[in-house]
Amino acid sequence: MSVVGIDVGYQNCHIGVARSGGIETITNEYSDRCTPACVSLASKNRMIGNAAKSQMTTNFKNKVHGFKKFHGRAFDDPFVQHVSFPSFFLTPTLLTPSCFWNSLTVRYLDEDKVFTVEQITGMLLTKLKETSESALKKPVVDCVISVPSFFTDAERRSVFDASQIAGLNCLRLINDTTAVALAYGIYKQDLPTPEERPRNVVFVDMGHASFQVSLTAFHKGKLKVLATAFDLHLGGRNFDEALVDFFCEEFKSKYKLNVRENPRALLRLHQECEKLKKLMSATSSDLPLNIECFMNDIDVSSRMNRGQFEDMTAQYLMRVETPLKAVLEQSKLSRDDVYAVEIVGGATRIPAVKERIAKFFGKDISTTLNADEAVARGCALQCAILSPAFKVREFSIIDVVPFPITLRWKTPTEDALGECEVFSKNHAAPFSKVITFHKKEPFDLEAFYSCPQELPYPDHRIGCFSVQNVAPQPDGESSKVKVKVRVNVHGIFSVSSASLIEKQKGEDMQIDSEPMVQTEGGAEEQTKMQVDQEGQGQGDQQNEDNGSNTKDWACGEKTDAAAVAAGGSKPRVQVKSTELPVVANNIRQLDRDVLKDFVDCEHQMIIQDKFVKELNDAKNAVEEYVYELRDKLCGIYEKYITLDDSNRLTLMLEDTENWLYEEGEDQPKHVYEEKLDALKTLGQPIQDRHREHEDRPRAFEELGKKI
Ligand code: ATP
Ligand code: K
Ligand code: MG
Repeated sequence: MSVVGIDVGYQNCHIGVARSGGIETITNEYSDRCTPACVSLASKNRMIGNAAKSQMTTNFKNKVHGFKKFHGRAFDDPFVQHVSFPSFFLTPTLLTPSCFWNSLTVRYLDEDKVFTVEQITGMLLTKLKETSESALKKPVVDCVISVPSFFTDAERRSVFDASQIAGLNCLRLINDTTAVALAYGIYKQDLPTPEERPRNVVFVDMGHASFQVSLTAFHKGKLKVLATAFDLHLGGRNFDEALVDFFCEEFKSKYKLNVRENPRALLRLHQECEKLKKLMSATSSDLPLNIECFMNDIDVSSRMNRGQFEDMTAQYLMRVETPLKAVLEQSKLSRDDVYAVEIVGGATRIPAVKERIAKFFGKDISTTLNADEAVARGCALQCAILSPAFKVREFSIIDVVPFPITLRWKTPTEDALGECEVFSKNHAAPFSKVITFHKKEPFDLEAFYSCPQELPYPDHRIGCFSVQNVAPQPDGESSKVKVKVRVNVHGIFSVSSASLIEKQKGEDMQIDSEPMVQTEGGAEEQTKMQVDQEGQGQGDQQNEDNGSNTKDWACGEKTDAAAVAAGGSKPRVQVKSTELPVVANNIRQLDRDVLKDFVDCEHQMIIQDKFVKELNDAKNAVEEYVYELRDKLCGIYEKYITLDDSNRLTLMLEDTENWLYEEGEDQPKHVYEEKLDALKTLGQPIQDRHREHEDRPRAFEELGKKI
């Protein structure tokens, strides 16, 4: 079994694989390590990756890119409305409100087809899966996929569903900067021992569409993310757009061209501006921008240098500092506590971005990691660690909860609502906690993000979890219900289980004087990840947690809500525990039946693509044979065929060639196969005579040797 790590970027995707020699990134059929996050739908098949990107300006109406930001968002999401309409990535006609989340309509197989973002990302993942399989020559199912650290529950669930649509088994959705931290830490031989002060490293990733920063503490064999911060809408594309804006204005006054009205020209300008931006990273001198036949048969040209570029992007450069400051503040560390600042992501190659980061920390920044591949490598490492098929150096990862999560429930005192923040900001994850309630009937727990104003997402609800089958004790008293809440290995929240705790006959029910939440560090995930776990690390976390939550609860309300055994200190009570069903409602994710349909639909599209590929291959084989035979007829085969036969065959080849461009343009596969067979019947005897002649002297030689 092979394991892969997939970095699904807004613009670029990379695949890392674990091999016995270490982690490698693999190339696609274009010998490219990077596969563009582009999907193009056509009348017979789909094109995904490079093929879709190269169609950028021709099939732009049915080409989708920049869809990463649409995960988990509904059509009426202000973000979707704001981002999509002014941009040409998804033109207004392509966006359709539908019964699903956010979906778009494209022409596919000569029909208007609606696809959700899960399906589109599913297509991309199918491509990346196939790329991995052809590079490894083995089926690929297990993978680890990266997501931005700021992704909320809905976004993570959406990406996870996409992986299922592609037939992948995603072992973990890992945060981009955490994957980078793993890629950094696992090879370091000189990390501090548990008694020593941790090594604090800041990881900075500026990609095409977002800016992420994490502060991570390393010890030998483990990393603990202390804080993450981000600017959701700062990335390379802002810098491209600044250039596009500038040249649109310039071309308007200089050439009287309204570029914004011509999507094709606008796309070309975007491509040229991105190239120019990259060139400006390498040189500070004046650079030309020339585009031939740009619009209305006009060639356009202009110039730009780094100084001008930095002036016009000052508003973006200004924003670099904010998340850097935020991680220090959140983790209560100073610049001096930072051992190194590692940068990755394509846009950190912009000199002015690098300068801002270096200036903020007052130290040189390190570029020891591969800026494009570090995330994919980290994902592959995580996948190898999680897979039983690989033996990898043990390395434990403790990540953080990016946005605090609160549970709310009804109390018997009518209108009042009970509330408890179950996960604070930067709380360790994955993590499980047990909360005890005293209830006489089934109850609902509503989960939501505590600080809507901090959330880069319009809806702060996560979902509602109904704990069922709760009844009073035989004596009419409330029953004790233990509810386990958890942020899992993917960073997804759930009320994962509930159980009814009944006192056994003759025992007194433990009455808890002080309400408290009991925590269980990471449960299964942690043990799997930390083969070497000695208990201290996680234990510390537990104590810390118990402490802070005790406080939360003490100032909360006391009535029906609940309270919990802190375990350990109190006398053991003989209890019976019965599992209770928990039903999740209003979870922001695709309906499970719809997901099943999408899995089937993707499967059908894979078959269709395969069918078209085989058809094209059969057609190409005829064409290639025609060219090859014609070449040889006036070359090496000349002596093995009479002039008459040769002329007749050449005519036939010419007919076939013409046929390929006319009625042979669009035929079923068997027609091409029959055509090829017919040609081969004529070509084969010549080839045989040629080979026989070539072989004869050799045969004599062999014979000579034997004698
Ligand atoms: P995200 O992480 O936001 O989802 P991504 O992972 O696809 O996006 P990257 O591949 O890390 O993004 O970076 C792509 C960006 O980096 C593009 O905007 C690209 O133009 C920019 N970039 C790449 N090389 C350079 C360079 N030499 N100078 C300036 N910008 C560059
Ligand atoms: K990437
Ligand atoms: Mg990225």
